[in-house]
Amino acid sequence: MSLPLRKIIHIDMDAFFAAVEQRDNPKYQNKPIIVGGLPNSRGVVATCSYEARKYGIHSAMPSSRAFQLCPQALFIKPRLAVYKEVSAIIRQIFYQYTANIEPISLDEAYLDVSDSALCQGSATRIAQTIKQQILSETGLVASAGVSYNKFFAKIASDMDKPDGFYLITPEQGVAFVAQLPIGKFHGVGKVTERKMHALGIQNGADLEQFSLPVLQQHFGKAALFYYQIAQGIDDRPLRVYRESKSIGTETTYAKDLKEGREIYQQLTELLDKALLKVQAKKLYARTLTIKIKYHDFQQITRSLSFTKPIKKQMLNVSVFRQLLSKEGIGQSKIRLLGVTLSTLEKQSNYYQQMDMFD
Ligand code: TTP
Ligand code: MG
Repeated sequence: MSLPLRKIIHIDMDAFFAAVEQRDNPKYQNKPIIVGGLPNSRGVVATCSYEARKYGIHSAMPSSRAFQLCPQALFIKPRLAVYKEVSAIIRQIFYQYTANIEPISLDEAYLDVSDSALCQGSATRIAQTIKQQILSETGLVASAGVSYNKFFAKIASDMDKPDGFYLITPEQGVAFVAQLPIGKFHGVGKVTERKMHALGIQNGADLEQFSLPVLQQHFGKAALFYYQIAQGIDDRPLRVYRESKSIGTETTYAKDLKEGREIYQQLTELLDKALLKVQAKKLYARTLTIKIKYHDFQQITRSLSFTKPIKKQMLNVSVFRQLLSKEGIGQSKIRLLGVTLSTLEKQSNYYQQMDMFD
């Protein structure tokens, strides 16, 4: 029995960080610009404008090399906070069309609109409407791919960049993958590509000649994916990300607390516990809220937001003083303390990479 066909959209912003910089700085428009490490540093290119790509510059290239290729290029330090704001706006746009969203990075997401009645249920029209809405709400251009599975939707969004739209229908799937060079298969890295070439596999058509057991000998667990994709089949569901609003922990003390040092120590322990929960969900938090319930059941909460992910070391004595300076700590007995972390976001590779620019 075959499953009903799905309608998957993949949206990916064009030259994302660079496009934001060009939007916000007229002097960068129509110029080769590079966002990332500066040329005299050991940093790398995060991304570059399409004008810079003509010189052969691309993501992850050492900035010093990019400078050699295009000395007149403008090098710009990333403004991650701004990119995240834009990312939140496009995310909210997606949610207006479906809750079935798998965000992949700040600028990229899959949407499953199989059950959507919007735009007469046409995934093509939903994708085009989303592109228009992104442009009008952010001033930025996105590319969209539409297909019946994730594999083809992702490839489709890349087919017609920038300002792209591309559709791969179920009827076209097998023929499409047949001519696709193996190195362009999403998920096939350099090592696998070499192994495939060694087996005489240049494209999907070559891949389709191989039986599953033979592929398993060479590629282990990944074989099933290759075997199926050569037939245009990719049943991977979206890993839908449901936003959890906050994560916290609190303790009621058997004996009321009064001393500042003791309260600080307890808050640090609560923060540790909350951070572990956040970490376990592969998230990070930027807002810290402290709750205090006094022995007379009066309760206060105090919040502080950070531009960077909250880490253990950040709740030092000075942050603690800043948060609770007016609360007369030490004068009134405390029966409960709580720590809540919010403004949660998914940890992503990009974020870790961006840390290198700091
Ligand atoms: P991509 O979507 O891969 O690239 P892009 O949006 O800049 O360009 P394209 O038009 O080809 O989609 O990545 C999105 C952003 O993520 C990118 O603007 C910068 C960041 N990024 C890095 O920081 N390091 C990297 O190695 C890559 C690939 C991206
Ligand atoms: Mg992109």
